[in-house]
Amino acid sequence: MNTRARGAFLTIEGGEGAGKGTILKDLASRLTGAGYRVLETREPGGTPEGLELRQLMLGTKGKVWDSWAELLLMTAARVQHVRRVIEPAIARGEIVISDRFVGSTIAYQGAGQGIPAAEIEDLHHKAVGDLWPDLTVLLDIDPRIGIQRSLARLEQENLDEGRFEAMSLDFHNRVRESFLLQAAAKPGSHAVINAEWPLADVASAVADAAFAWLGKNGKTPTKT
Ligand code: T5A
Repeated sequence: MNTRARGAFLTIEGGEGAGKGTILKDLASRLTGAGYRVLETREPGGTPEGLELRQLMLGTKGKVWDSWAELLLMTAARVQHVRRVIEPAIARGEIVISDRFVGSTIAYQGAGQGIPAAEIEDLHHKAVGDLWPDLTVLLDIDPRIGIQRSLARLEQENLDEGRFEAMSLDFHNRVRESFLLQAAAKPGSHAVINAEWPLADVASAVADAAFAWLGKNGKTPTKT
């Protein structure tokens, strides 16, 4: 009876270099260790088509996207991701953890690029229906610190994905403010964690928030 119970959809959001990728892996490993079936994913990406769009959107060479073009490409990648990866996994009872989701679109294409949040929410609804994260962990960080971390990682891994890092500090401050406003508007589905803490402290605060939400919502481990 319980085998097909709905899983859950967790997202990790935040500005550049907040530690989302690192924390996602840590949280996935803790949840798996506790007996949950976990699917790790990210945006843009998460599907082969999404990965191609990621390269189009994040590369720095000769890319000047109009804000609406950027919004539609992010949304196209999301439709693939939701239909082919996220919804099927939730239906199988898994805990899906995504590094970024529509909260990033509201922050970057909305507050950052100037598209009204209501239009983004309307497009989200039309594109993927009423799928919103059950819990969003917001890793909050001063953009000046996060961008340094992110650029160091991109250089270390020799990745040409720094188009957003190159935006102005004002842009990144608007993005940060939007994430905080989204969390304040829906406190029951958000946990805000200070991403400037040492990594071990951030990781345990995130795990505490996730386990607390799962426990409160009756999401018990499904592995046998
Ligand atoms: N975007 C995305 C939109 O504009 N709209 C959208 O709808 C979506 C979905 C995606 C870009 O696309 C934009 C936003 C982004 O610009 P991305 O790679 O997902 O790109 O995003 P980034 O934030 O650029 O990814 P980063 O990999 O740089 O950041 P993370 O994942 O937040 O950080 P992580 O884990 O890679 O850590 C970065 C470095 O910091 C260290 C890590 O070891 C690593 O070296 N670190 C810490 N160091 C000290 N203390 C801590 N607490 C630390 N946590 C991590």
